[in-house]
Amino acid sequence: MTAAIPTPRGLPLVGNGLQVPVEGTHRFFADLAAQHPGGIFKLNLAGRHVVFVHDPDLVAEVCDESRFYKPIDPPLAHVRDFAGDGLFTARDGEQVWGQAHRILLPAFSQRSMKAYFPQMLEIAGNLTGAWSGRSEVDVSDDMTRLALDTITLAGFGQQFRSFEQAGLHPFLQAMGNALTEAMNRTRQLPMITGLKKRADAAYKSDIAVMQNTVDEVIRVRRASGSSDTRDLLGLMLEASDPLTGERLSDENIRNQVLTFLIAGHETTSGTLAFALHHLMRNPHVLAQAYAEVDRVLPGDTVPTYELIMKLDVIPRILDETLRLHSPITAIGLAARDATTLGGIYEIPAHQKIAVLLKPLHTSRAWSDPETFDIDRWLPEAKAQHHPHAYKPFGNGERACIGRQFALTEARLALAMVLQRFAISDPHGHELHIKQTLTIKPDGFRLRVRERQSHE
Ligand code: MNH
Repeated sequence: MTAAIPTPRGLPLVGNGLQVPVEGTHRFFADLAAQHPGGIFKLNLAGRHVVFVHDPDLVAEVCDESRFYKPIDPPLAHVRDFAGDGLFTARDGEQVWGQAHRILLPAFSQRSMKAYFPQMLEIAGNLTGAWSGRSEVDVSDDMTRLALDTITLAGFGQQFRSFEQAGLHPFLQAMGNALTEAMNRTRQLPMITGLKKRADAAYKSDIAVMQNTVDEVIRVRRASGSSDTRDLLGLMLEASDPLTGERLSDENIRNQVLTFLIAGHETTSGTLAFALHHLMRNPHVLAQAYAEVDRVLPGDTVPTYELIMKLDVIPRILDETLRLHSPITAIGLAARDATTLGGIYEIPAHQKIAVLLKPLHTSRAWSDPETFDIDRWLPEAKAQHHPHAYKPFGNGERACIGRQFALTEARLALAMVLQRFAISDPHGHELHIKQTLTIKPDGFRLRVRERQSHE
């Protein structure tokens, strides 16, 4: 027995493509998911048929790597215009993916996080230093500064000093524009993209700005004459792949650095900003977090790696934040061969599938799904979770390589903010989500006041 995959009625020619609003894509897919309680539907997006799944059992099937792979289709095919064959946009089976993955994996182990801790601490200190004496802060911008400076210092040994600058780094403007254009192109018929000459020129110049930033990072490192392999850049410049014995090409290193600059900060900064948003909405959780920080990091205690690893409430706040607001909203997969899903839905070979994370993270696998409840992440509760109902870091071997890096950095930053500041939301901030390739709170401001040591 087979069944047709539900499809909302669309427009001729471009199918449902034109119905996807430029702003509010996130909301659009959440609404569609709600209209399809079976956890699967199909859209024709500017000529591309995509199957969307959010039922945890169907997601479990598409996460089987023997049946499904990560395709580089729009929007990632457009991101590949600038991230090239870097890890994030490398094609399934592309040899350089395996080489880079094997070379870089040790640099993302939990042990390496301990090695990066001093750099993470230094940048988190820049954040709290910048907030001291201020009464109101722009959370989204400052978390962006934090995450960008952390990856450049810990990963590449260089200081962007973003907290000393009024504006954001030019790299960020260029990256934001290029990601927005990549998303626009995803919604357009290719012939329309071809007609938009001015957008294309701007896109090319934004890509050049990003590549120049990266070339400069590599140039500075080479000029230093250092052959230190303790960070990402050092490993890429010096190490060879244990399997093939080959080293990464200069062009591939450039693509990896660009990939880490983008992947390494967009998502982490969004996570931290969303976490603070949820803390403002959930005062009882905020109180638990303050109690934890005052116990583990009393007074002016300088955090160490070991102390940060003792935190329990703060990591659960991050887990729950990533459930309700995954900065990456969907992961794309494709069928290796013709197959069926749920035993009834026919899927042709190479059919593109998108797993919608928010609908998955609030699916029938979760009780009281919209409630921010950090106790879901207590060990006993966690053991009961559906094994495929939570994918903020993606799936399988193409899952996020930077997960421990992001979580260590985010734990530390959140702990240091709470250790030093009383935070409040006098304007009753309403959450506006800004979407490029990822989502983050837009224009989110908070009031901060330095705490007395013995409050
Ligand atoms: Mn990250 C892949 C989420 C932080 C570097 N990351 C992914 C994927 C998700 C993801 C989801 C899989 C995407 C896909 O299937 O197409 N990443 C996150 C989140 C955070 C994050 C939610 C922060 C919180 N990521 C980071 C950090 C770095 C990083 C920090 C680097 C320092 N991520 C990557 C890279 C990949 C990736 C590189 C691609 C891995 C691969 O395919 O080999």
